[in-house]
Formats: sequence, C-alpha cells, structure tokens
Amino acid sequence: MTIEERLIHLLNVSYPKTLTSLELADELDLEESSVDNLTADLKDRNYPITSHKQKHRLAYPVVSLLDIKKGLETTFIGETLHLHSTLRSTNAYAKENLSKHREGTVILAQEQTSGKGRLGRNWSSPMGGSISMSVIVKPRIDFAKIPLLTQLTAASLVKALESIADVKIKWPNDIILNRKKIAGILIESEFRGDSLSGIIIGIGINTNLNKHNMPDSFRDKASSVKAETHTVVDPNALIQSFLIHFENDYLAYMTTGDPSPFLSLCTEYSALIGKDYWVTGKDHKRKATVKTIDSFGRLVVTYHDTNVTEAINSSAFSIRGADSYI
Ligand code: BT5
Repeated sequence: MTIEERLIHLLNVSYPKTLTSLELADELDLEESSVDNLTADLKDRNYPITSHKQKHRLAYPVVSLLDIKKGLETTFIGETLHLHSTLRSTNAYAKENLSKHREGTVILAQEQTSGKGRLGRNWSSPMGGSISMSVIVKPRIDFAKIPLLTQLTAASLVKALESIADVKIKWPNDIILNRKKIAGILIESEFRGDSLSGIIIGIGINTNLNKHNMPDSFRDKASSVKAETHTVVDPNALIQSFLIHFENDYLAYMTTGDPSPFLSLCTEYSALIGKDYWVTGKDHKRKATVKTIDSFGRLVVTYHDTNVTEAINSSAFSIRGADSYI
C-alpha cells in the first residue's frame, strides 16, 4: 500500500470533513511538509482535493482499494484488486496481462487516457469523478453465449445502482438516468487459437463527474449520478455492491446456464421496450417499435415499413430517438 493510497483512504474516511496536515502526518508517519507536498502533487494530477491553510479535504470520495476491500463479501470476484492512478484503458491493460491474472481479478484506474467504447469508439474517464473498472473472467462458455454477458453485467450494475438512482438500461450496454448515459459496458474476449483465454468485463460509471468536464461532443446525452441526483456517490460502496451482485449473477449463470433471471431484469429496466426508435444498421435506418429482449439477449423490434418482427444483434445495429439519444 503506497503512502498516496493511504492518504486518499484517510481523506475518504473523514469526508466531507477536513484533515489538517498535522493529523495526516501523524497517521502516515510523515513530516507535515511531506504531507503538503503529497497533497500538492495529487492536486496537480487533478485529484479532487482542496487545501486551505494546511487543511485538506476531498470534493467527493474517490476510488480506494482499502475502502473497497473493507467488508467485500465475495469469494473470488475482487479477491485480487489492482488500482492504477493512470492507465490508457483498464480493458487494454487487463487484456495485455490476462495470463498473469486469475479469474475474478479486478483492474481499476483513477483515470484513463484512452478509454475504449464499443466498435472503436472512445470512452472519457477523467480523474476522480468516474469509475473505470475491468473484471477478468475465464469461463468455460459456449462462444455464442458471450454477448449475453453484457446483459448479465447490465443487470448486476442496475442492482448496484438502483438504491442510489432511478436507472434504466438502454440495450445493449448503456445505463441511463433521466434519459442520459451515466455508465457503459464493454465486453472483450481474448482467444489463443480456438480457445478462449479470458473475457474482460469493462465498466465505466460517471459517479461524481461534473458535466463541464465532459467533452462537448456528447455532453447533451451524457451525465453523472451526482449531476442528476445532486447527491455525492461513494464509488467504493458502489464498486463493492456491483462486485457482490456480479459474482452472484455470474455464478448462477455458470451453474444453471439459464440467462432468464438477468434477461428479465434487463427487460424490466429497459428504457426502450414499448417505444418507437430509429434502428440503424450497416446500410439502412428504419423506424421500429421495440418489443422485448429475446433469450439470446437480442432486441426484438417490429419495423414500421414492413410490419415484420425481427431480433437484432447488438454488434450490427444501433438504436436512437428521432432527434435525440433516447
Ligand atoms: C460504451 O461504449 O459505453 C462502453 C464504455 C466502457 C468503458 C469502460 S471504462 C473501463 C473499461 N476500460 C475501457 O477502456 N473501457 C471500459 P459505447 O456504447 O460505444 O459508447 C461510447 C460513446 O459514449 C462515445 O462515442 C461517446 O458518444 C459516449 N461517451 C464517451 N464517454 C462517455 C462518458 N464518460 N459518459 C457518457 N457517454 C460517454
């Protein structure tokens, strides 16, 4: 455990109160001047710390391994956790180091400099106000069932978030609050030859992010939990809750092979079902009514032009409102 991690933990525990340099120095067994240098360095790196006359506090709690581990009641998911201050992408890092890590290992970063979305898109994860997390799993699974893990993860994430906010799922991988995207899921599979070496479950959540820290390009369709609920989120409690739900849901699916529990939750919390959207494929854009999610995790839609009902695949289609994101 580095001094930096211990300092963040102390500030998390005392949040929203301040701690003096002297109090921190005593706890960390450092000189007061070293504490001031350390907090100044963290501020330079955009950690949300404010300091005034040798008193320090966080603007909101930030990710800390000590705080996640405290009371984490899982058996293997999160048994090993790694937290990096900066990574290009937690998914890319997990992929590069897949063979070194056991199933259940969780990689976290305070910020990503090149976070990945689906289909080559970018994911923005500035310092402090967001969760960037990748969970490594190594299941024996029929390859056709891998896309279902996106729905499983969405269900676990909704269970973790529902006590904080009135969230919905925009199939296949967006978590929505007040019609704005507050979290996204990116599942990547790694193969060696014909065999699956592992699956990386990437999750990005805008917890305490300020809207002005989001790029202009998607500010109108994105938000954070704090911006929508006006309540500060404890990212460590949220990660803990997600890991517990994910472990339960994943183990149940691996044991029974039955996706219906998480698919029915995805249906129940769907932001799309019963409404009309534009369905965009490779070479068409058609108006359709969204009916349900089928047992393969596909979205079932009825096209308005032909009245034909079809199940569509998440890798080939996207769903948009007439003139808005949803
Ligand atoms: C996603 O892609 O929503 C998947 C996001 C997964 C991010 C996690 S973070 C940890 C792990 N490591 C990674 O490198 N990635 C995963 P997609 O559905 O393609 O959405 C991407 C689109 O969402 C972008 O094109 C933007 O329009 C928008 N976007 C980007 N950053 C956002 C943010 N922070 N909040 C809301 N929308 C965002």
